[in-house]
Amino acid sequence: MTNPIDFMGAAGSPYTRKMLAFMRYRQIPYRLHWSTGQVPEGFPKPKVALLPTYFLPDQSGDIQAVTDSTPLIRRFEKDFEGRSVIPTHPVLSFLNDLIEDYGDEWLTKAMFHYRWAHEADYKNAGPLLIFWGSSTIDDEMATAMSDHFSKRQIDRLYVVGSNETTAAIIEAAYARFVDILNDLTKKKGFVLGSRPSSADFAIYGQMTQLAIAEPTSAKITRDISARVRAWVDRVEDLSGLAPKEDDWFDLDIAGNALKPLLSEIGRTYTPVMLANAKAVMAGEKTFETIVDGARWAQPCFKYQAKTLGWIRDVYFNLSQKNQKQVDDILSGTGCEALLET
Ligand SMILES: N[C@@H](CCC(=O)N[C@@H](CS)C(=O)NCC(=O)O)C(=O)O
Repeated sequence: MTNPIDFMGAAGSPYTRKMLAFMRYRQIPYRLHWSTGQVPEGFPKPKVALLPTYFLPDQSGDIQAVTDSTPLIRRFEKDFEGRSVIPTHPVLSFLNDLIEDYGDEWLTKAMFHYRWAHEADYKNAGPLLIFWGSSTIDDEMATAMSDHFSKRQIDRLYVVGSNETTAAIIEAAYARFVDILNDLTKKKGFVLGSRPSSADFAIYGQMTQLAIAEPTSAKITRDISARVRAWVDRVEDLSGLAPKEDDWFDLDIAGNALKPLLSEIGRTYTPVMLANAKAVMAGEKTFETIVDGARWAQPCFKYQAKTLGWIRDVYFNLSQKNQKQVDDILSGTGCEALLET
């Protein structure tokens, strides 16, 4: 590994914020390059332009552009000792994978929806996205770029499944989630106990936007829970936290504590992930399902079929005993369907 580690990201990118907070908590030395739309001089371009982009040595020591927060976190777990964000118990570790993916792949729908669906929010976000890239850009140019980018993003709302029918589902689900996170963090401070997991960082990344940047969802968050709103600021920098091995939930506590969150994941993320994966396997371009009694339709997203595959692989590689423990915890939440053969 290089020291410090170079990566490029943007303040308005939830996955950049996930990784920045992760690097701080893990006390991994880094250099963050704010993205201007191009890679910083001297660094390679990624195959797929995604933020954050890390610049990491390959086996022969050549620097490569690497993306995708979830596997990156697992790679750093191997390269840097201590302060792990992956629970030691395999069952808790499985639940962490699932909740992290819910944060990355479902909450991001709420994030994208609230950013671009309502006028007050897109008028706020458009200029921020330009100025997050550069403070010195001239006003006229900033307005033109903001208008252009906002139009492109508003036209892409359908890609994450946000439309007139689903808006109410996404918004009700977000409000329920804030309430659930309020009750959960009230117990021990984090999703899986009194130390943060990669699931906390995934949720945090989306919340840097939902709870702070977008006026409509920021107000909703604050109105439901000052605790959650404050949590987002705390998770930004957990470098001073001193985690202990027994700070993770015990398994018998985890089942009850996580029931409301897992039931929420069973209600929204689960039907969408399953219908998407099925349609991807069948070679379809779009899929439809029912979420909360309403029609959900969107283009297929191959990457989400892949993340569901990761979660299923983890489960099927657990011992019989651990699989049974997962089954007991997921029983009645709706998440069981994710693991059916
Ligand atoms: N699965 C990836 C997702 C990264 C991602 O989608 N990043 C967004 C910004 S938050 C992006 O770069 N989108 C492409 C674009 O804006 O052009 C991760 O976890 O890092």
